[in-house]
Amino acid sequence: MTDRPHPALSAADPELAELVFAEERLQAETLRMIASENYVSRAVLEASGTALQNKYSEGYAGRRYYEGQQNIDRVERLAVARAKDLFGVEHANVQPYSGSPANLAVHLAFAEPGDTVLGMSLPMGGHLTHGWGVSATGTWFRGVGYGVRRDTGLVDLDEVRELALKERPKIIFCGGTAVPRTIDFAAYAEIARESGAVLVADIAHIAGLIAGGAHPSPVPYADVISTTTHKTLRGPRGAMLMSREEHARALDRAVFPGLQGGPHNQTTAAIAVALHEAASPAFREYAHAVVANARALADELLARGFDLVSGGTDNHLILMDLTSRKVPGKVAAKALDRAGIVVNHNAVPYDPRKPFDPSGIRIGTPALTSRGLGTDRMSAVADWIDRGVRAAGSGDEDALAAIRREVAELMAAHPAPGLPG
Ligand code: DSN
Repeated sequence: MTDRPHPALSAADPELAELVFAEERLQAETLRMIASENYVSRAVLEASGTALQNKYSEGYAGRRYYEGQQNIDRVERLAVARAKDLFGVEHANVQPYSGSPANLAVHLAFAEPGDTVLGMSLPMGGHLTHGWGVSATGTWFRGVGYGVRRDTGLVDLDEVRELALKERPKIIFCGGTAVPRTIDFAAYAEIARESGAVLVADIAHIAGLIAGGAHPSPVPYADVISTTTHKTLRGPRGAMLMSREEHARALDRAVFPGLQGGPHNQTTAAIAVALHEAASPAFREYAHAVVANARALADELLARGFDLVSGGTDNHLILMDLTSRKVPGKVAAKALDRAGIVVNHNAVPYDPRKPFDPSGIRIGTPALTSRGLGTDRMSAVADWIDRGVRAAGSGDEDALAAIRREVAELMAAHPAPGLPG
């Protein structure tokens, strides 16, 4: 890595610049396996650090509350057009600040306070903003949760249907943060139709896989699609809402003025760049490689005796239940971090442990695939995780340090996209 890649920042605020350099080094040297993280391209990084951030633009292109929107309108129209093309949708709103406000906007658009919303429970793999109690979506609305079967680790669609017909929710969410298997959008759509609910597919985790053809698309089935832009889609920290034209007005009004003020124009620009990149043949290859890596890694982990929720993966994500290893998820995650492998502790379905000290870890392949690691490397990655979890159990810091050196060597051979180097 070259010295001082951010000269203005270094001169103006060396203390802060040092922290940025340290983070860039950390991201370069470690094996980043948090399933929701990635590396954006230099182009996306540059777009998100432009003077577009100086501009206020409440409203939508052609209908703003501030003047001087000649360029901003074109940026937003470009991002919207690219989203519509890439996903094949009639309407796209690129203004939500991130996934949580995007999902709250969906509630504002389709439900009144106190109305029932059905979503996957957080401990089963769902997201906080699908009606979970501690979130505004579960406080202002009445969240009802569905789960996965204890024996298969798969969503029980019969249970979803029963709950939907009993509770008559205004909104049904499918998708989540720890769902390792293909989502059956058609089945959810049938349940939503029977129960009179709006179906929202939260594709935040798998948006890039869908764009790249490595996961089925919800577009023919879901009324609304909610997504962040920074996970497998490899864009900036942001979000989008997509729908058929009939829901466009409700969604737009919910985002602005319902929930937000001025859009973050620099983020809109970076989303446009990411969508352009995601439309390329190279991105299709990337999306398929992410899934191939996750499947290969799951097989390697199973061969080493690990328990995986649902027995494996169809996408980019693997949920490991460490109960049989007698190492709590948090202890394992912290030990792996010291070994240069960055993951998060995660609840597993029917977890007997508490959410902040759960039984599992969640891992994923989007970031390591962006660095060019292929299926041939997944045996080494599984070995490191195996050795790391064992070392976590025995408190063997030397073993963790040895893994960290091996990881750093491999990472040095695979430069991280977007980072100064
Ligand atoms: N924080 C995201 C994730 O890790 O899945 C969800 O919001």
